[in-house]
Amino acid sequence: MMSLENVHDLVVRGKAKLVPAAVQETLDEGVEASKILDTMISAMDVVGENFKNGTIFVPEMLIAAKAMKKGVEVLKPHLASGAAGALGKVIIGTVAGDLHDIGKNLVAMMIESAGFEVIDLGVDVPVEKFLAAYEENPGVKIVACSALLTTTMPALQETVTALNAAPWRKDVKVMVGGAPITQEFADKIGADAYTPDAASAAKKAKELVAA
Ligand code: B1M
Repeated sequence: MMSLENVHDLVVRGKAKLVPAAVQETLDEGVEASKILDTMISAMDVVGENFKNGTIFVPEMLIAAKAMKKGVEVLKPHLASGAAGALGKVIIGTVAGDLHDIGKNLVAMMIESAGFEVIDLGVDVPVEKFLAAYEENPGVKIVACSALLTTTMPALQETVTALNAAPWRKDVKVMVGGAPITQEFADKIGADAYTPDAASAAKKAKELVAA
């Protein structure tokens, strides 16, 4: 089996112990890190489809997520340029009620490698925690919020509404993203920017602070 296909297969089957070596082998063959990442993301799509079709359940989804995380650890030094946090601070988190973190972690990693210092609040982040994190950390330029479920889109809306009401709103940019989010939804809730993936999020973050 080609090593890229092997990575795909191992992530789908949640083989966390085998994924790192398979990713390393693929890198050693000269395959671009970004291509390996795309392969793992498409493996998660298969996992999602299998879940939707009822052939796997939540525990298998969780195991596949762990396998992907192990693979991302190997890729990280190849994806991130490692520039210091010269562009300022970015707060990032997945909104209240939502436990998905792979996409958010990728966005955090790419934003960090674009030259920001990232303050990662984790998953299931209540509105108050986003607000407090801004107030506790001087020099925050961007607040970035992920929502990965259609059922947590209202929590994203509540978070952005609260940020928009903060007295310091003009000093910060608000970015949103996640699989169910669209530009239209981002506009409707009053976010400054929407991007569909981690690489474009990092590019947009740089544009927002340069503007
Ligand atoms: Co869940 N889950 N899950 N899940 N899960 C999805 C999202 C789902 C699409 C699967 C499906 O049914 N096909 C579905 C959502 C359907 C919907 O929204 N209507 C779903 C469901 C239903 C659920 C539960 C409700 C299942 C249940 O309990 N019955 C439950 C909810 C728990 C909760 O959050 N409260 C649940 C639980 C879980 C696990 C915990 C088991 C696990 C997550 C583990 C973890 O993250 N540590 C899990 C997983 C693994 C998935 C799938 C299979 C993979 C998610 C993932 O990591 N994708 C997922 C199916 C899928 O995505 N295809 C699914 C890879 C990741 C790189 O993509 O997160 O989209 P993504 O991030 C992208 C972009 O969205 C973007 O950049 C990233 C890529 O570059 N992006 C941003 C993300 N944030 C951004 C922010 C930005 C900009 C871009 O700016 C700020």
